[in-house]
Amino acid sequence: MGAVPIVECAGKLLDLSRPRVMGILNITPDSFSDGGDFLSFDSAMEQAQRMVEEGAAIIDVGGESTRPGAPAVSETEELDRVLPIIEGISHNLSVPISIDTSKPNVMRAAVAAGAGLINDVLALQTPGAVEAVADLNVPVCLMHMQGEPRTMQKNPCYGDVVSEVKSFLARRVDCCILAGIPRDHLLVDPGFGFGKTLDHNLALLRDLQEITELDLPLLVGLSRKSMIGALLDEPVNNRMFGSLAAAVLAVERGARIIRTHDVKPTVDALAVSTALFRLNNKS
Ligand code: 9MG
Repeated sequence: MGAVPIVECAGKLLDLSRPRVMGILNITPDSFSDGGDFLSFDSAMEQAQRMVEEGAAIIDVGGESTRPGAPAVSETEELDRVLPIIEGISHNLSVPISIDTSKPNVMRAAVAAGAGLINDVLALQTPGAVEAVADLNVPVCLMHMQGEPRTMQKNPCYGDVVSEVKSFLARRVDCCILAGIPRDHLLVDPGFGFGKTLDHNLALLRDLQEITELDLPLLVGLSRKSMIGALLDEPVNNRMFGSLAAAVLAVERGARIIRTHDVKPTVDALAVSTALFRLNNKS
């Protein structure tokens, strides 16, 4: 990446001069790892505060599960889940808040409530989403997915997964810029586990540096995902160490934000790998 990016999230700064951790806060009954854990306002706020104390630079609030097969959630239900928490975090904690949604009206309401970044697993392909983000004047993370959450793991198919993901992201970047979203409001994400087999995910992790050629901050989510489970043969709650190894490998290959459930362990792992990276780049 050229200049050291500082991403402005509705007045709050996200300094990406070193790799940062995005803490996951799912206000859902059915997310694959923390589903049901933070449905009450108090438990969600406690978790947000804990993640900030542990070093999260940004909190990603989601009200609809994107795990394979998850049922769709209505706009009203999604808003009821996320808005009180976004308001609570925005009034009580100083970190930027990201809203994990693909619905333009949820994007608008979330930003009005205090969110400063849009995290869209559909890369703003929902009708009205590009226009919403252009109006809102906040940054957005564009993620790659093949298919849609309900069926995406049925038979993912690519010729060359890395170049196809890269060119999809490049097309979405062009579309955003054409709609008036400034380039310095864009982040990209290859979407580990979204319409990808284990081999596809491994190829993407190995060659992640190719995605950095888009010259935009790179966000990745690997935390407790099925690719880690498949490599370790471990259930969701036993995948933290594998997720940390993957996070370090991703940062070495240019990732700037790691989206994770396990904030403190990830912050520590990145501190060690970043120190070595700095030393290697001194001489
Ligand atoms: C919402 N969500 C679930 N997994 C994700 C990932 O890998 N990246 C991003 N940006 N969002 C995700």
